[in-house]
Amino acid sequence: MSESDHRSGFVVVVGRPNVGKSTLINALLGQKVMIVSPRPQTTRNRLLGILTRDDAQVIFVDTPGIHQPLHRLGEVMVETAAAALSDADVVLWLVDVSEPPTAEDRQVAAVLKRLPTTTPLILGLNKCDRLAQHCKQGTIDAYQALAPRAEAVLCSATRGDNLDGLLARLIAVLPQGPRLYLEDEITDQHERFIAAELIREQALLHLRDEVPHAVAVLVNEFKERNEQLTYISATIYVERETQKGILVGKAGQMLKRIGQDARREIEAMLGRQVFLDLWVKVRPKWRTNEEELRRLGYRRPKATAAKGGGRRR
Ligand SMILES: Nc1nc2c(ncn2[C@@H]2O[C@H](COP(=O)(O)OP(=O)(O)OP(=O)(O)O)[C@@H](O)[C@H]2O)c(=O)[nH]1
Ligand SMILES: [Mg+2]
Repeated sequence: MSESDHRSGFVVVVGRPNVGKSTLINALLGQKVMIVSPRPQTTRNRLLGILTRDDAQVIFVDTPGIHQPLHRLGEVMVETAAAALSDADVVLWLVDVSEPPTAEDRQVAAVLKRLPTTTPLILGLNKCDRLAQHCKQGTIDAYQALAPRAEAVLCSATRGDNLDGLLARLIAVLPQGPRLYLEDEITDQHERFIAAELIREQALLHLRDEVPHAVAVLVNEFKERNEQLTYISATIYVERETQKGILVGKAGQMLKRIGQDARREIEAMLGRQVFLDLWVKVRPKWRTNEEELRRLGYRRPKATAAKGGGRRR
């Protein structure tokens, strides 16, 4: 292969919450970089997942699900997703093809109408493992009608159906160019941030209703104690005392379970033993307070957030 055949660029993955954007990126990378949960609005930041092959470097941009926000955090998340689009070389609009389009899917379609028509648009029809045969064509047509110019590709992130096919289509429409990141870089996030996310993921998996959505996690300390052991101290923030009670649980059992499961996940990421020290604090209404949001790492996106300063080569 000659150097001029090499392709590279940013594939921005957008869609409503819970359609499988983060699951798909992890599956394509063959490694868990993004947290995933059955609850909508799991992803809150723009995160990169970098796939380096001989013929291409695909920089996936994971984004928060586009939805009707109920508080400032939700607004920041939707703004973050929309802003990520301005840096796209390719846009992958992911939908859940096992269900007909929802109002949120139509909201995504409206955002995508603003894209320059020169930006390639792929419609990823995910969760095809759940697609009932009798509603197959009708549902596909309904999504296609929302983005007539998009090239539709069926896939299943969890079962692995047609992931090679989807990746081939994405690479085919990427621009020609050299690698933008070093070949061993898999994300732009630090281990410290991923550790906080892995703790939040366990909160999403163990808690119900509104409680997991009121959770934010900050790592206070991240230290390699010796060859084998990393010490991590983190604070889980919630909005109310009642939520703190649920998070801690009877005799501290809930917090203990969240801590144990998060520790296992962090150990798998680091390939080292971890001592995880968890604290819980109440920050009333942090999701509506601009200053708190900033402190917890949920910032208004800059116009060219994805590419600005991110290119290392
Ligand atoms: N059956 C099935 N489930 C899937 C598939 N892909 C993802 N899921 C599940 O869908 C749920 C949501 O997955 P996520 O990857 O967190 O979805 P997301 O689009 O990133 O969601 P937000 O971050 O909230 O915007 C999880 O329970 C996944 O296991 C798929 O192809 N088939
Ligand atoms: Mg996600």
